[in-house]
Amino acid sequence: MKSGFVAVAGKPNVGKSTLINALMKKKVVIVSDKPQTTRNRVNCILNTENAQIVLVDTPGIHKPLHKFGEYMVKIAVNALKSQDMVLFLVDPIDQVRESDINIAKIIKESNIPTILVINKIDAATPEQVQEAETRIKEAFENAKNLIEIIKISALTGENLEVLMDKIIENLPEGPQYYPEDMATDRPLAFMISELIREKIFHLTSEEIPHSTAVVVEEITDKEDLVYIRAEIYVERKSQKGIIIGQNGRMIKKIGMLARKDIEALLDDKVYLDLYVKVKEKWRKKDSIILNTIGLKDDLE
Ligand SMILES: Nc1nc2c(ncn2[C@@H]2O[C@H](COP(=O)(O)OP(=O)(O)OP(=O)(O)O)[C@@H](O)[C@H]2O)c(=O)[nH]1
Ligand SMILES: [Mg+2]
Repeated sequence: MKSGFVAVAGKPNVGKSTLINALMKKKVVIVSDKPQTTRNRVNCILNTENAQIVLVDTPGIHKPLHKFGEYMVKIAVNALKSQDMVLFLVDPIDQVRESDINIAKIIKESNIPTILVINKIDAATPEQVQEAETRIKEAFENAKNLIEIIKISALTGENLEVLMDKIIENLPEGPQYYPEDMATDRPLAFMISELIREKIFHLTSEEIPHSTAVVVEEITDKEDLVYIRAEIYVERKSQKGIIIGQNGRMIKKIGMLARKDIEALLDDKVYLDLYVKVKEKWRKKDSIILNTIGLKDDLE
């Protein structure tokens, strides 16, 4: 059979996680309209008749502003090493910028077979797509590892079959890395914390989503439901007030939407208990980033 690890890379917000869910034909990783939604490396396992494709979701590569950002970028750049293939996504609406060119350089030097993916063609003008293609081609001039340029829409599904065929065609012969019934390499607690974090990204704005982290503290099977207790970390007291909201309205909304998604994931009834905690400047503190939030596993 054909099999391998395919890193999905690019700057923040280009649609990496959306593409992975579209290829998986189910929601595995979280998505939002705000940059820097993905913070971890998440292996998503896609089984076809004669192939196992491990799609590796990565944080968007950007200029980091704090320690936490530095780790996120490190995770993404590390994930570009020792993979079988890279899908490099660009966003023609935002255009190809210096940040894309810098990522292109890393990919070029890695020498890993790469498919260039121009995403969001449903919303971009033909001129924007053309311009993006010209600029990204320039960046990959003389590259030996460029397989093909494919234009897609992860949102509408346009051209995803062409992309899938190209991926499988270029994967090496290899073993089945994961059991067939496994969708991701991440533990349940992580998947649950991500679903909660996604709702915070959807419902809050400005610095709030980025100042937030979620840690699942308890998952207990009870007679007729699963009890889950999670802590939402914020950096300041004022942010705690915003997450809780007037009369607790915001935290209720986050909890209700997250619970629905978690129930779908577990196929069981869920009681979701959320607590908000102030962890001052957690994005600058190694012990919280690496141990409590668990980024240490991603950096190994
Ligand atoms: N119109 C359009 N929007 C898209 C498409 N793909 C993704 N998006 C939108 O782009 C935004 C970002 O999508 P994500 O999948 O979270 O992007 P990402 O690259 O994973 O972002 P980070 O995790 O922050 O690095 C969301 O609002 C998506 O709905 C597409 O093909 N067309
Ligand atoms: Mg993402």
